[in-house]
Amino acid sequence: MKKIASIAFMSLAILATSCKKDKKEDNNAEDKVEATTSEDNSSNISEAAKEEKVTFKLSPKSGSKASGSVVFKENDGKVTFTAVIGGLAEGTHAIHIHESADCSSEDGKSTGGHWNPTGKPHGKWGDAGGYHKGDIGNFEADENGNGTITMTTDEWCIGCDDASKNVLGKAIIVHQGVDDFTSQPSGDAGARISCGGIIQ
Ligand SMILES: [Cu+2]
Ligand SMILES: [Zn+2]
Repeated sequence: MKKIASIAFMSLAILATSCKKDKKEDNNAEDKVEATTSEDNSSNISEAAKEEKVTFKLSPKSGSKASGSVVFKENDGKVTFTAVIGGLAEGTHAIHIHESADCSSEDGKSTGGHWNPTGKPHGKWGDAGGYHKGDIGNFEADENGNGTITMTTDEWCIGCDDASKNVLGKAIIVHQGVDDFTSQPSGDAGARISCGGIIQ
């Protein structure tokens, strides 16, 4: 009987010790969670402050029915551009950034030429021979007249102090034709059929 009692006591003691240990570990875990959470919060806040975004519509020009919407989003020093366009003729169309956000004229020419803050020849984006900062390129419209294009680059910014990178105040122009990447100064892409100013 005495033996049983002492075993029971020992078990209790072990149980109590292990409970205490668990509790201590729990406390540590809680501390850790708290520390991680507050770190996460601060990095979320600074990321949110860093992210810039501008969204706008593209309106028909030159008697076309081409319209759409565009998003520019900046994150971690990179800008992602996405355009979704409808009302196009099936096939390949050029899309560029032109130098002024003024879409007031019926032919879209009020936006000026290609945005070219670095004084380079017109070309294919990334080409060693040079290209305009507005030379986005070509995209395809399907049999229903819908097309989409996206690109990400660190050569643009949204509202930064570097005039060779800042896309604000410029325009997106969609063309009836194809950019051949060689004709100067604009790739011989034909009429300007849709226009939107890059303004917040
Ligand atoms: Cu153009
Ligand atoms: Zn160009």
